[in-house]
Amino acid sequence: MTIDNTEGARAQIGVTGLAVMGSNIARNFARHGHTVALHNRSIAKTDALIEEHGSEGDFVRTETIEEFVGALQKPRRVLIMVKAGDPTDAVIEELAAAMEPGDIIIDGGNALYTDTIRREASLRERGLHFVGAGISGGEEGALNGPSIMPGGPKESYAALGPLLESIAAQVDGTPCCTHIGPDGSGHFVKMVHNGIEYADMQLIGEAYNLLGSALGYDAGKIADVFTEWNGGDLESYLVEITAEVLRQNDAKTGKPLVDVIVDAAEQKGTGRWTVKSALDLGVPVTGIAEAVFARALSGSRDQRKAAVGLASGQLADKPTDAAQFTEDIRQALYASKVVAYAQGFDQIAAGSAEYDWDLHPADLATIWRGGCIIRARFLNRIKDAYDENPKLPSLILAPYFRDAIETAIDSWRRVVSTATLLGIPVPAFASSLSYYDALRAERLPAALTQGQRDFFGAHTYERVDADGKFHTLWSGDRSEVQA
Ligand code: NBP
Repeated sequence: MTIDNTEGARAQIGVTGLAVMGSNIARNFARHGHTVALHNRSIAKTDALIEEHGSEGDFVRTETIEEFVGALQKPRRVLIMVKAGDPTDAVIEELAAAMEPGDIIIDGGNALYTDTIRREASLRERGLHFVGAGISGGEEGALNGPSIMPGGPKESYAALGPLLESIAAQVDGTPCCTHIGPDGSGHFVKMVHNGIEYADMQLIGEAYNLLGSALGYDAGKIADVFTEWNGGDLESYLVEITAEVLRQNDAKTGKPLVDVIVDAAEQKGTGRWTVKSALDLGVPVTGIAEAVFARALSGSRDQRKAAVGLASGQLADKPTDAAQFTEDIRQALYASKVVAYAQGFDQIAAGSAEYDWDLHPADLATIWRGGCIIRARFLNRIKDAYDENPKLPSLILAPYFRDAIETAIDSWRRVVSTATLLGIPVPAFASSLSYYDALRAERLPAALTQGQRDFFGAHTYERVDADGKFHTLWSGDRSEVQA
């Protein structure tokens, strides 16, 4: 039922789902001078928010969906911040029944982009605008300025954009929020962002492990290395917080906290989604995939326990020049990070082509410079690279990154080979280097793969010196025929 409560309809935005993310975003809107209607399935969270933070701005307390919808100015704008999956569908259905054509429903949760495509199509049929908005930055970002990736109908952005941009992080006066593209594109881009985040964290983890295992540095000394690195090309939120985590001491034991945390990484699923989507799109996101698998391996605790003590082979001596090896690791980290971003942007290009989204990589680099978990100095370089050439075949080929990798390449090889000789796992460093070597190779062993496929399955192959498809009569006289 729609309540036409024009007099009471004074809120510019409504937020439903007032757990940590929803309440922080509602407060962020209110702190920016917007009147915010509040709603939660159970009233306790709404009351807690008003009790603790009601003085921060103008909030409208509502209990029922009808009251909530009735409190909103037209076109009504409602941000859903509930648990992704079935709860989101349930809330959308309740809202849609109470809203009118032209109103806007925004899903700010971590939805799978294919769900967003489905929801957008279904609400469009009912005359409602559905905006799937990826939001990054965690609790702190939600409160103080996240990076926001809204997809959906362009016309809804006219009514919504200024509101979202007002609460987003700002870098050099530019909000970290822009209209991404149609239907599921916002959540797709947020998913790839999270995949890159996984790769970035894994690479940092490998650097930390090398500094500890190859050079014998303790957590405090490694924290100092990361702090120093944060002053240069690697400057980023993740490198900054790495130093903070490593410097934290455990109150109970007095040891570095990191040394008493169980070494089994958990995941909520967005990295896995990124890899599944990349497999479907045929994009080799090897750095992200290694990161997802590395978390899975770390979590196989029984298997790992049983495998401790397996043969290592003859191990090499540890590096003697600690300063040089530290610099080598820094270079390897930077080069591998470029590969991870290059692969992520390849996936975005492939998704854009598959779904006809017309995504702009430079815009994404711009809105990831602040607010989000992968915010980093070098996103400015990525933006510059795509501004200069929006059709760049790979980020690695942009002059700046090409030069950076050329500077890093010897260090990168030394790190991967030394780690291997020392028996220290570096799955993401090594696979990123192999990806780079494969990309620049003039010939790949795929020619043999094609020959094998033709042998056992008559799948045909192309020739380097003629057009068309060919097949060798393997079980006959082995002559070649045109397929
Ligand atoms: P949660 O993901 O923990 O969800 C809790 C909220 O969902 C509560 O308001 C709860 O209402 C509501 N809810 C549930 Br559960 N089932 C419901 C249903 N069937 N109908 C109506 N409401 C229902 O909250 P969160 O951690 O604040 O995250 C919110 C969204 O933001 C999620 O999609 C999350 O993936 C995404 N996100 C989170 C982060 C982060 O750092 N945490 C970052 C970016 C995005 P109740 O109070 O009545 O139980």
